[in-house]
Amino acid sequence: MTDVDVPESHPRYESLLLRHRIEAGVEKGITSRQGLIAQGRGEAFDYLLGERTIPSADAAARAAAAHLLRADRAVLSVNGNVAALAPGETVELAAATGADVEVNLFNRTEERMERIAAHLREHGAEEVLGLAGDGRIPGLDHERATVDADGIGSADVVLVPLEDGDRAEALAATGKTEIVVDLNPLSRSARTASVPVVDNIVRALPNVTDHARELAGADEAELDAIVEAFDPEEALSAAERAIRTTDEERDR
Ligand code: PTJ
Repeated sequence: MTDVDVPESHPRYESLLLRHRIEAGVEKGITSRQGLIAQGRGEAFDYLLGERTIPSADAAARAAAAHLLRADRAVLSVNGNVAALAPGETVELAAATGADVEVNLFNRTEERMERIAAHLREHGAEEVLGLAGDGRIPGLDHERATVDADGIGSADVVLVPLEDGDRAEALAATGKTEIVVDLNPLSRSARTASVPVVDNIVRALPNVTDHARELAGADEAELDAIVEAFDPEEALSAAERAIRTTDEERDR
């Protein structure tokens, strides 16, 4: 048994563990209560995908790594769910790519902003952006538009996991390269992204980090080729096919 009382032998151990992390996030004042609902939606899609990184998501993770490495200024956006599920993984990806970390909330409160920043620091983050809130994403109403001017505001590449569709669209409209991690290939966020990674955040972030470490010595031309070869439409179609394919068909 673990501290969350889930026996490791339970067939749904991983999934139950993630639920507990989200629950603990709510208790600590990091995750919003809507985050519980978002987790349930994600879980359903993950179940249909077979709770694995499908090949097209791996290709997207590699393209994401290439984008982050060749960016002038890359930022990893962190919300209440990401902070609860993968704080250490976020910090590691930032270190592997030279990206900054910014707390950026859909339901922004100063208290939750500060708690998440402190939580990320406990997991090794040196600098956490987001608290200044002196920039805006055009086209959104007040709190939902708030970002840091020297963070997401001036970034050319932004990774936004589990993002609300409206905000994802508004951010994409600014011309930034948007990398979205979302288990739902039909979501507006996934559909507006330059790179949709249809995978669970807890698998996607370490996978992007692995690709980034492997590509650390790559030259511009190699990174450009990876970025250009990636087709977001094809990745979304492949994810949808994977969801619609039964286990029997998979084994055939
Ligand atoms: O902390 P805040 O205030 O910024 O709020 C964060 C949430 C996630 C509550 C907010 O952005 C929200 O309401 O998001 P949505 O519109 O519910 O969208 C979340 C998307 O993430 C959905 O498409 C889910 O399928 C997907 N999702 C949920 N859990 C995971 C996930 N994708 C990847 N990994 C997950 N673990």
